[in-house]
Amino acid sequence: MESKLSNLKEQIINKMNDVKTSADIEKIRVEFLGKKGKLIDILKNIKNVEASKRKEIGEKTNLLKVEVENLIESKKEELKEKEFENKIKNTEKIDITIPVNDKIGSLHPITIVQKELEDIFTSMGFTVEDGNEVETEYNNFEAVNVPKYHPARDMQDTFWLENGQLLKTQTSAAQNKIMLKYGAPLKAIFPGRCFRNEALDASHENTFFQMEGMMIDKNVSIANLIYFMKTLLSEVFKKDVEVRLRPGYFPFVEPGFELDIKCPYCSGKGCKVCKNGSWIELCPCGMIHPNVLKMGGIDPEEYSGFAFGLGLSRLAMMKYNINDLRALNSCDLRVLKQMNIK
Ligand code: FA5
Repeated sequence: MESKLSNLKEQIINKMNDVKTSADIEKIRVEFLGKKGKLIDILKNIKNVEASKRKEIGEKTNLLKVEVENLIESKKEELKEKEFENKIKNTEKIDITIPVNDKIGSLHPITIVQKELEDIFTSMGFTVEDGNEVETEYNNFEAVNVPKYHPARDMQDTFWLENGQLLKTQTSAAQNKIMLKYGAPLKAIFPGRCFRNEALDASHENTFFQMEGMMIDKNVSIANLIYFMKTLLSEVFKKDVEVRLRPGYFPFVEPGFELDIKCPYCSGKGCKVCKNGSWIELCPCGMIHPNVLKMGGIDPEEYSGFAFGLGLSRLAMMKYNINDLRALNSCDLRVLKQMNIK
């Protein structure tokens, strides 16, 4: 039996040396390790081996079986590498000079609008900052003057993590960190994904984008806020846009406003975009509350500032004439194709 085993080993090694394709390897596997393979056959009939030799032969056969399995694996790897090298040498050539097919994909409409806004703001001296998606309760609420049990929290129900943190409901959650990092004077925008536990409809998603902006300096006033917003929106819609402010309540600004724009599609005559109302509500904003400045380490006696929280998803919706916000999160390529974005 021992000589039979060493004979088998020799056969296997010889056959392995002649292997040229993966089919050859498979043949060897079946011949020796298949259900009726030569090594498996020895193991199946081990009961017929003389009792005193049975253990030793069993062990040696099992060792050889493992050796063959390893040989097969390494041969497979070797072949794979050779086949790949041959492919590169003989058949497949990568021509890096072929122009990229520009129909492959496009940026998402929200990303396009975000980049456009970033360009406009950086040209006016603002920096672009990052915020987290997972935030502390302090940053999302307390640091922007919304203490526990404040009724304003009801409007921003969110998703809570087991460790007490939450998915941020507003880009305002980054205000405190940015003030503490840079101090005053300060001009920054911070776009980001927000989450709310919402009843969904054509203009409300549970996941959406906002872009926050803050300007803090000596003598900043509402006039500065109006100027920056008007410039921004005129650039976005590529025409002079009229804006108006209405009183609005947010605990982190005083006074607070809702900024509306005269419908850029019908110039205020009335259309389906503005629902015949002539004005479109676009961006809550206001003068940063002294408590928020103080928590950010800035003296409200010396500095003042404005902040705004633009609905980026809704702006993209308007710019691309999309009548249901949920289409933007649908991952349906047909939606993007219809927008004909290059
Ligand atoms: C806020 O989130 C304030 N943090 C904005 C702010 C910042 C005010 C700085 C003052 C100073 P509001 O909840 O209204 O405000 O949301 C701001 C914008 O985000 C809305 O005008 C809207 O365009 C967008 N938005 C809010 N909820 C949703 C939603 N569920 N789906 C899509 N867009 C939403």
